[in-house]
Amino acid sequence: MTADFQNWTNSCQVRIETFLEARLPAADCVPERLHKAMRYSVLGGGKRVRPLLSFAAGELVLADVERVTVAAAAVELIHAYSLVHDDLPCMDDDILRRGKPTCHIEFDEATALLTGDSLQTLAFELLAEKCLTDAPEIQLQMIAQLALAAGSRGMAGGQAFDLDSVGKTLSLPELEFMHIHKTGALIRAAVMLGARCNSRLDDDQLSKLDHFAKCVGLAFQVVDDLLDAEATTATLGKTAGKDAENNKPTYVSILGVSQARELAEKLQHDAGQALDSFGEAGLRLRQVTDFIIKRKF
Ligand code: GRG
Repeated sequence: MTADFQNWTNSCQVRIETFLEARLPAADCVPERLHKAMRYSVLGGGKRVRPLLSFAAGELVLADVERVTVAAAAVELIHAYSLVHDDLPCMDDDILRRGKPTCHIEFDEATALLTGDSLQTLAFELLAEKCLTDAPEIQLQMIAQLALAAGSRGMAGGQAFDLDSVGKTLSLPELEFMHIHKTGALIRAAVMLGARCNSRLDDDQLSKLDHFAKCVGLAFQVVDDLLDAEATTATLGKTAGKDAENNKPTYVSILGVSQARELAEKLQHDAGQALDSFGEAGLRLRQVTDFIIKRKF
């Protein structure tokens, strides 16, 4: 990672943390337990990969950074909600997330359920409350795009498919279908919402960015499967080896480690190609992609 990219990453992470810290209800605001749990689940942890993608896409199209911050925060809130619910006993049943006890362990199951619900609605409150583009109809499309990405035809649908796949043998296309929805849809929304803060993009530019985002979304998941198989719980800050333990089909279980690594690199290459026509302006998105592929946690 170059010093310039490290500085940029740090400044984006500070920007998103400061914004979320200010916009999450205060811990002493009633109902205190719920607000504490919301802040616990969002602040002070996570790589903030989705906001980094929103900021990089925003930079590519010279969008206003204040507007991109709101879009990035909305996507991160949906992500945080999904982690809280995913960790519940009725889903992945995990006790460790971002190096600390999961929300339902630190608080309780009912609070964790309400925390996820409230983070999700806060995301849409943010997206709807201020002007994020110069064209109101595009802002409506952004709100619809995030709803679609998070719902039954996106992340929640992918999660349902995932729960149903435990103990089954999936083909590669079926695994891809699951991850395009479960993980890819929100990553795609992160890129597209950042870019759409500039309302003057044409259809060709939007479709190239969308193709970039689809490749990165899948690459993210392939690397996630590799890390689950190869890294330790201490490095990941979440329980390692859960996929094999739960008999879950993954890129590693279907392809093996070295072919899964090759697939991640191919997807990185395809993602980069989709940015070719943007020239130098695509540098940040390429750097964030590289960060996603080479990450160790
Ligand atoms: C509960 C509706 C619902 C959906 C859950 C995304 C998801 C669906 C579950 C998360 C479980 C999981 C480990 C998925 C694999 C990919 C993924 C989203 C990993 C976590 O994302 P990171 O690495 O996490 O960006 P940090 O903590 O860095 O933000």
